[in-house]
Amino acid sequence: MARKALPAILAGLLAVLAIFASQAFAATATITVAGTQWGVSSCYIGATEGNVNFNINDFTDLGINTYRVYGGMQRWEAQDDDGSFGTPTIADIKANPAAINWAWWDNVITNPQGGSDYWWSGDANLWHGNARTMLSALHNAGVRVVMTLRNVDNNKNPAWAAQLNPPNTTAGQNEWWEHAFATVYELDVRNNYGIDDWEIHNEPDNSGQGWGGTLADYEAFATLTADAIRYVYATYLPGRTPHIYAPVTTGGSSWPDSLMKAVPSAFDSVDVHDYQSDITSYVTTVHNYMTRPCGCPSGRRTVAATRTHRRASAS
Ligand SMILES: [Ca+2]
Repeated sequence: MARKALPAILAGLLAVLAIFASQAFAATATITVAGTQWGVSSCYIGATEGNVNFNINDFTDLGINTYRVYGGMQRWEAQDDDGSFGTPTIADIKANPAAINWAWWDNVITNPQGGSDYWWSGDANLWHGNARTMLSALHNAGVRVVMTLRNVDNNKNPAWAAQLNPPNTTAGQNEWWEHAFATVYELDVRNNYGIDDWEIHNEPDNSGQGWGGTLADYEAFATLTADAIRYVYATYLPGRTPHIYAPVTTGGSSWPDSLMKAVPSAFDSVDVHDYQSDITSYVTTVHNYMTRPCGCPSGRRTVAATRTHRRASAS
């Protein structure tokens, strides 16, 4: 699918990730725009995994050109990939990426448990196929994947990752840095799925979605995650730039404000959820966070974009 860029998007709709699920859609919809331009935005119509099915024809038929995928330890590192907590270290991996058990990673995206890359959702009646099939189909169709990286999911899985939730020990930090590095390296270096959008956890301000730390812990987590992602790009993907999305918080959250002040260089895309029928108020609030003077050393904001999304099915 060709990606279409619009020269300007009016206030009120920077990007809305549409609902991708089997539920019925309204036959008509009303979109209201205001007359004040906020900036220039690319135009995407997106979807979040509903964990029920996968058919690339759904994307092409609906014109969906971005897709949010729930990567993370629950899906691709359900057990510590080398069976030893705390290794390999960050230094080990930087010295030689062969320190990582790539046989694990190659296998997990090829032969998922029960034949389904959604096995971890606990429902056996889900799409049967592996990550390779899904990610290659999306890449070939020109669908831009936003990959979520999380240590623990909404079902508190995987159990072994509880000791790095948050990763506040050296061993835990090694494990998380390794996981973030390995995900990017496996998908973009060992393979070529063309993923450049990385999201740091899901609703960390909502304990029901798995994050076990505080806001300050998340800010450290975001910094650590960004370091691993950017290391892969700087070392193995010359000419490519990752986009890092944070804090992926619930509607009305104050975390974006704090994050932009505390760790402005850890991410370049403000990512918020907004489930209101009228998203104007909170999107305006977040946009105001982004346009105020930030006090960054360079005097410029590091934040490039915001987005909202609404989902029909939580995951
Ligand atoms: Ca390990």
